[in-house]
Amino acid sequence: MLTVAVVMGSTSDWPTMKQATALLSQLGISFEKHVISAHRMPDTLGAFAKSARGAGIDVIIAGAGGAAHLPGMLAANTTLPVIGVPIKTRTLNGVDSLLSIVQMPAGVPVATMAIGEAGAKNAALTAAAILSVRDQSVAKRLTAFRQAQTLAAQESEARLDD
Ligand code: RP5
Repeated sequence: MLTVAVVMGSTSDWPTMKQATALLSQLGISFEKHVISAHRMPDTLGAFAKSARGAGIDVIIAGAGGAAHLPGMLAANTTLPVIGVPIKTRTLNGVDSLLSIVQMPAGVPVATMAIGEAGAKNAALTAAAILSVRDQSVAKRLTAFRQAQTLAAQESEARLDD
């Protein structure tokens, strides 16, 4: 069953957003992926967001860059959790994306991540954390991920040069 929808504004966002799908796969979480541009495909955006809950989606991850209205407009059209990923842009390094996504008006939240790949990875982990509230198998895999990460950090000291 599909649980997470990973939506991006353009195929140009995919190198960043595939960091999220890779981590979802690693955690055994099923997902679907879509390109829906807020500005070029506004009707598709509305229809997708309005039907998402009924389609069995639990969480939406949305990545967009520049005038990044996709996450906010998805959130405006659904009460599902929407996690926003600001894509790093060439002109303003993604600060434009970040401010576009994070500054939502009270009443329509978007859980906004960091700019770029760290944000995409943390979006997957945040989606997993939401799903883990009701899914013990996801909770276990999330705990194992954290333990492996801690171990890798502890062992990293041994690889320092002289
Ligand atoms: C946004 O415009 C997309 O999310 C993308 O980050 C940015 C540029 O899109 P392209 O012109 O590369 O398609 O809607």
